[in-house]
Amino acid sequence: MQSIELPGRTLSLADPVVMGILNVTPDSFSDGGRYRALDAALRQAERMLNEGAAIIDVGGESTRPGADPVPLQQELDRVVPVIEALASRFDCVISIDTFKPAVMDAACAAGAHLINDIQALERDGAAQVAIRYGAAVCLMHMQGQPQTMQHQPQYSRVVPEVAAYLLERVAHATAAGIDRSRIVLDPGIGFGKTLQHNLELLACLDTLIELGLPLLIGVSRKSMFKQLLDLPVEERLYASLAVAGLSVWQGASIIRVHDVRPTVETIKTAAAIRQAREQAIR
Ligand code: YH5
Repeated sequence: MQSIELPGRTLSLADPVVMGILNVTPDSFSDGGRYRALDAALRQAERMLNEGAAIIDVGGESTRPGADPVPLQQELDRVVPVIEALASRFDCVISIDTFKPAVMDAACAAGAHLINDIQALERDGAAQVAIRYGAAVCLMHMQGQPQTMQHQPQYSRVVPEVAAYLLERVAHATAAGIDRSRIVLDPGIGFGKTLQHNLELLACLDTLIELGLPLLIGVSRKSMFKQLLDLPVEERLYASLAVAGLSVWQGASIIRVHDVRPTVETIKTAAAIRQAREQAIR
């Protein structure tokens, strides 16, 4: 049975769980001053927890394709107060969405349990931060860098290439001393991938699940639905739910989303059918 070891607790993945996205970028909680931004972030987190999120993923830098980088101090100023407040008010698992070791360090000191790194601990010192705090890590595949990754994504065969990269990053993490019980994998949907690459990965999650570690999938509202359905960002919920259900059906453990309640309902249904299948074929 799957689970992840976190500092001071174990998160069961016997049933799949939702990771709620908490963006603390200025465009998400517009300029009403520091306190109002913190207050709005906490209210959004509370709502996601009430709707059934098991994990809150705090991010202070937009990693959308083409987004501008954020200076270190600004990212710290955004995420640290939010994590401190979440840790003191709620008994939830807190994740930090960053690729910067200094942000990982401050976030873990403030109470984060999981390091969600789109660069899969490639930066110097990143693995050491995870070890120092006993934090869990999510290792994600990305081709290129956020500013340019969507220019010319190229693979000879995307599924085996992503699997090989993730396996190499697991080897790096375990060699540094991170136990396998603290590692989650993610194919990085939309990170240096065409629509066809994304669809192939989402169709072949079993290949990634064979790596033997819990799988996280993040597709909520992403541009692949613009390409597939020509829908604006605020109309991509139903398509996002379809992918959440299909991912859980294939065995994914964590679904990272903006819309928590509909996703919880979708994945509970998909997981129940999956469990019924296990009974039926036994
Ligand atoms: C992910 O897949 N994604 S940030 C563009 C959009 C909508 C959403 C409107 N962090 C992932 O959510 N961490 C991000 O178009 C992530 N896996 C993990 N582990 C990008 C994002 C988004 C981008």
